[in-house]
Amino acid sequence: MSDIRHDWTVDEVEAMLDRSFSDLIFNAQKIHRAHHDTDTVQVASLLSIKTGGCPEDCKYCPQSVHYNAGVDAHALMKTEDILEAASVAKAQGASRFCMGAAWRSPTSRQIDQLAPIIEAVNDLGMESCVTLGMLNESHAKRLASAGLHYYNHNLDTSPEYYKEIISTRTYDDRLETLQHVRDAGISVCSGGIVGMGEARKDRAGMLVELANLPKHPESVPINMLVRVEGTPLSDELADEPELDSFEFVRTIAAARIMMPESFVRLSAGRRELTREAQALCFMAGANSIFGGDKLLTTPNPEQDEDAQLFKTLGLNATA
Ligand code: SAM
Ligand code: DTB
Ligand code: SF4
Repeated sequence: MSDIRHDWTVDEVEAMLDRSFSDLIFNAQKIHRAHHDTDTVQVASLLSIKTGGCPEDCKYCPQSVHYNAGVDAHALMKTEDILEAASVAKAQGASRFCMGAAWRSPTSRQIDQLAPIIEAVNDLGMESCVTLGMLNESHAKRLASAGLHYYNHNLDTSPEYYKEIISTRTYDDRLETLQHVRDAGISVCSGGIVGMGEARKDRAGMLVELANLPKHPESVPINMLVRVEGTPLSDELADEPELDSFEFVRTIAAARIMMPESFVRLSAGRRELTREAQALCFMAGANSIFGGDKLLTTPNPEQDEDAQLFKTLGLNATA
């Protein structure tokens, strides 16, 4: 029987997450080894090309205009500055350059501004990725014709828990954009955040939504919530402990088992994880990370720390 499935149930995935840790990791490793070179980890680089002032109210996000998280807001960066950052990322070993904009959805003019930037990133010999909020059909097609490789658009959590986190758009809005991206022939990068006070059932529910898409996302970022002061979740969770890192590893393992061919990306939150916990994530099937000392607005581990970790674990970064 093929291990590529699109008929997962939440009960089944919850039961998978309930298994003993070593049993779950063993199963994830079997799948990982059958589909990937386990010594290789893809390193993607991230740049916030338009920061802050976003009209959406995602309770985790420091870039929402509704909260006061003290981010250094700026309008769309100049093309030459974006391309300079892309060249630096390439020189530092990144094989994919992801550009993030704090928009609810881009305008046609903004899409036109981005098209030549995407072409120029591709010309540098890197894969291009953007995350710009919701897309309509024609914007997705325009990005595809500029040669965009990946579009990042996260489902973030389960359909049930979504309403607790965001009120300015629906889960179906999110799914619709993913459909436009897929139909335009752009590869899909979609995952979510754990540690937002959700239950294990919600983590299972999110993974079921991702894995039951007609085609698995090529990339699945799993973010650990970065609690940024000034965001509602940082206040609401102030008296709650961080999500246990073993639970984070379990989520990665389940993502690996459910989406065998995808790149599972250990994304935000690595600074809060020990080296040992990160090693467990790689053992559980994570095979992609963000490199560089900053994510969009929050810090990421230093380049040297990552180089040392890769050396210690015998991992190679893909060029
Ligand atoms: N505005 C676009 C959107 O929401 O799709 C693109 C940028 S948005 C910042 C990209 C992703 O970053 C979100 O979908 C969310 O998963 C992640 N993110 C934002 N704030 C985060 C935080 N504090 N901790 C972890 N992940 C976060
Ligand atoms: C994703 O899933 N994680 C990245 C990327 N896609 C765009 C963003 C993480 C952002 C973490 C909070 C910040 O730095 O603002
Ligand atoms: Fe805006 Fe994206 Fe942040 Fe939500 S996650 S507030 S859509 S930038």
